[in-house]
Amino acid sequence: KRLILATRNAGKITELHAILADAGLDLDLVGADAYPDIPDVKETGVTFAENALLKAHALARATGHPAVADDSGLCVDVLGGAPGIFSARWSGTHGDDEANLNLLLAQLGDIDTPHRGAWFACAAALALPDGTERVVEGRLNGTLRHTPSGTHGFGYDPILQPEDETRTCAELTPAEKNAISHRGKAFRALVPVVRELVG
Ligand code: ITT
Repeated sequence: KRLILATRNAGKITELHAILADAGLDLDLVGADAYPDIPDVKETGVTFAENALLKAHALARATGHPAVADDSGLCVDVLGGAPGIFSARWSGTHGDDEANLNLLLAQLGDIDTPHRGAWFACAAALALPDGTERVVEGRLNGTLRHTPSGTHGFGYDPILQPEDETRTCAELTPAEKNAISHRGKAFRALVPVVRELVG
């Protein structure tokens, strides 16, 4: 049986393969890139959960297979939770991780560490072709560094230092990040639901 990973973000795809492989799902995981003719979904929701469901439904409907989707982002305390659902296009160019990160650092300026609290959020959605849907969320709390550090991961990983850690997410190994991350938590919570509804 096939399970579609409804994302075109390479960093997410790598992490989802590892997280779902660890869960031992007996499913054929197929990326959305196997369906290049399906147009990009407009993320018109106002929450991570709404956008994750929009993406999962679009791929499930178009492919006739169950689909899981991830909507995620970085929420900064002093910015009232921004960039949030706009994390991928904070600088204006969708998916330009470096520009997004640099703009955020410029906006925070020299605000000192106790005031640089932030969290990664992830909504993991499952949709079936018949319209059945489920969504769960995960979160990773931390602090934003003043300068980027580390080469692993993607997006804002080089500036987010998880609580109880001395390293940034980009300095953790992929397995260490998945063990504590918003995405790891959300998708590990979704696995029993996938087992029940898909197989
Ligand atoms: P899809 O919609 O195709 O899944 P996307 O990149 O557009 O890909 P989102 O709208 O969910 O996905 O944007 C998520 C953004 O949030 C992503 O571009 C990163 O900048 C940031 N982000 C999410 N999870 C992250 C993580 O684990 N580490 C670092 N940054 C992350």
